[in-house]
Amino acid sequence: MHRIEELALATFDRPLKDLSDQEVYKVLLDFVQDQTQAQPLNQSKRKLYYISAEFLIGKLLTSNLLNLGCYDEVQAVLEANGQSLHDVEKAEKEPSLGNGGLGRLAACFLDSIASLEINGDGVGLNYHFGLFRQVFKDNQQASRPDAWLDQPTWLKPSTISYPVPFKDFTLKSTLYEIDVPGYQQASKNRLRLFDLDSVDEAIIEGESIHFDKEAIKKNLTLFLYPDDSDQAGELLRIYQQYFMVSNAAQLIIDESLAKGSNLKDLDEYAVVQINDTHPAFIIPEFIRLLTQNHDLSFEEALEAVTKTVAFTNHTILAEALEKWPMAYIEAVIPEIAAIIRQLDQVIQAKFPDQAAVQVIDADDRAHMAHIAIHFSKSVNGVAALHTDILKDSELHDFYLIYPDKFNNKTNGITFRRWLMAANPGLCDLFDDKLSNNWRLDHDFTGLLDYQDDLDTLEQIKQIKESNKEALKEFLYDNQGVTLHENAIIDVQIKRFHEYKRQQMLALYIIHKYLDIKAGNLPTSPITIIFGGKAAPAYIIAQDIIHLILNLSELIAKDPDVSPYLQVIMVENYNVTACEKLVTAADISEQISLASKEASGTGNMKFMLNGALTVCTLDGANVEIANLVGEDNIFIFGKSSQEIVDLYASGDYDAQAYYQRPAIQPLVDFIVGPEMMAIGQADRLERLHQDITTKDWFMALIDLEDFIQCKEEAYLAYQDSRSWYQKTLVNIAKAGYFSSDRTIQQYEEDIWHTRD
Ligand code: 26Q
Repeated sequence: MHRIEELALATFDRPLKDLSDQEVYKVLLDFVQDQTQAQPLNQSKRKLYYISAEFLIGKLLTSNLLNLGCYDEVQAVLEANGQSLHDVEKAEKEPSLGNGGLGRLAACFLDSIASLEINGDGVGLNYHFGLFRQVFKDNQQASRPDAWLDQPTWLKPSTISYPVPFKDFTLKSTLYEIDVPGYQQASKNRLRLFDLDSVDEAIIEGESIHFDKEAIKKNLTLFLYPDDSDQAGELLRIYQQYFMVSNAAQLIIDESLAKGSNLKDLDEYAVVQINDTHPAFIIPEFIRLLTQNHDLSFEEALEAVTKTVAFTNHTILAEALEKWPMAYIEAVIPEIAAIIRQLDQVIQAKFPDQAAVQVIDADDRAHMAHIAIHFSKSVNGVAALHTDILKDSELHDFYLIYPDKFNNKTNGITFRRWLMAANPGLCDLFDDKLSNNWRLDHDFTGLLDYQDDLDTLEQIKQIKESNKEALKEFLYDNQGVTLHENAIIDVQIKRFHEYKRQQMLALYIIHKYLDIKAGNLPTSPITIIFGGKAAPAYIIAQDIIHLILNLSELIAKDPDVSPYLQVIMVENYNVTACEKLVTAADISEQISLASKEASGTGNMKFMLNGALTVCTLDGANVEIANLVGEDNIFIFGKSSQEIVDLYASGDYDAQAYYQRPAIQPLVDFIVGPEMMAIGQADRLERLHQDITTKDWFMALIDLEDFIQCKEEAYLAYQDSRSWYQKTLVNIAKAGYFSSDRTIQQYEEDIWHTRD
């Protein structure tokens, strides 16, 4: 009898064939955990700690089976028992422990760190509900708590616990762990998530995401904070961050001591990569612990910490940089506030005339990025363009002080999830065409030999079509929407933010709607799909979702237009939906205002899976364009330098663009009779007002260019042979974006765990 069949009997007292999908999921969870339990941990003198407020891990069953090398075997055992692994995969709930790109990046990195046998753990928080679940009501986003701990999970409780001292009380943590097996590796790492036993889910009000913000003991790890972007956030965010980093620092000190560190040499035993500034309080917290509990002087502690910590920046939006009023920090963690004031003294003494690099500003706010830059050994951006902008403008003053600290690490994605798990059809093609070990070396360039081979191009087309079928099933099961047959599938999936310019694609849809109404019918039907959440406090982003949902309804109900154009907004977009969408897409929308998207990682997922990119030269799009060449990508819009200059001069005039004859009717449609008949006047009017008067992220500046670019892309789709040739080149060149390459670079340039 197979171990899985034994486990079924032992757990449920019934044979595997009689179990529900939910029960089989539990059996496979135990089966996988028995195996990872037996794996030894990676070992090395210096260990990496990747600290992040977010780990958007997605479902883990498939990727664990893949990494352990038993996917096919398990599938066969299930099949022999009349069970379907595909259905069991659906039964697993997805934990939403991240907002978007930054959280998903952390999850891809954990997979690559383990797969490269680097000794490195993730450290974060165990949110009971994660980010809110998005539902649509009256064509608007509503938010609900998203439970994931109400079914068996990958978490294992540990005996590790630390006291975390806040101003008026001390809380004791509990550490939970998720094993992270590497691909085809004997040893493993862990994701270590701290939690608080006293958290009380009963304080959530009804089916909302509202709860008593004052009851810290009951709410600390209840929810993940949405990315409010331009909202400073509340005290609770400081409580959460400090709880995370105090636990992390105590864990790191304990593990380093156990390996023989005297803590002055902490950097020989630990390297701490902080994922944006959310964990930046770890710098003063280390100083507190080393000076109070371990007899280091302030100067010794400061030096040890600075040599141990490395900082990754993920944004250049000034309004998204964390700046905490000192009064807040004093109210929550006064000892940390005192240390931050000491750090401020150090910088004032060193750089007395440079207001721009101070730790505490004239309004008595602590700049977390400034702390992270001064008191770390490395500062990296996440794509070549992003790092250049940091050096040349946003962080220029710091770059002049610390030129050697700055470095680039272009993001990547794990090919285990985004290729091997998500697109088995494409893997079969690779097995057929490539003679190298592509699963490990991620070199697909051998495909280029088949650019003119009609059979290969036809195979790529077939793979895409079967992925479209899978997407159709997914959309129907999840929200009862029927995807059009034979449509070109054009996808924009990412958090809703004005700089990402979903509103510009909505204006394109209006253009296409009016064009079809005027009798200009597209040759192939077009389906435009959006997915993404908007932070509940981000009103304009909610208004943009409302506009899209209204357009979707208007078009679906219009028999003149619906055969040619379909607009779908995926409800509760998450990692699982992403896996279905990137593999089925023909067109990848990467249309941020140039200079604003640090990197993007969805762009890489689409490229790898054979979608062509419509984009501005922003973030990692620049590197994609360089790799595939201008014939194999659709580029439009103003350059990053032009936009940086425009912000500097303040010369952008939304009104002037609005008044252009090609633009005004599209923008006015937002408040025209068709939309007003369906939607909420206040939302539509506010959005119209914003776009015509402010348009801070300049949707109108690139709109005409965008429309023309999209028409070219749709036209190119009509020539099937040349389209799939372009697709082939994109797939063949995607190897660069493996997160294994990214992690190898972090290891060689920053972490040095193997030295
Ligand atoms: C800050 C303060 C208070 C509350 C929330 C936040 C907060 C939370 C999450 C601020 C930012 C985030 C997330 C940022 C993020 O996902 N950035 C993305 O990181 C990706 C990985 O590097 C890049 O590819 C994207 O370009 C970048 O937008």
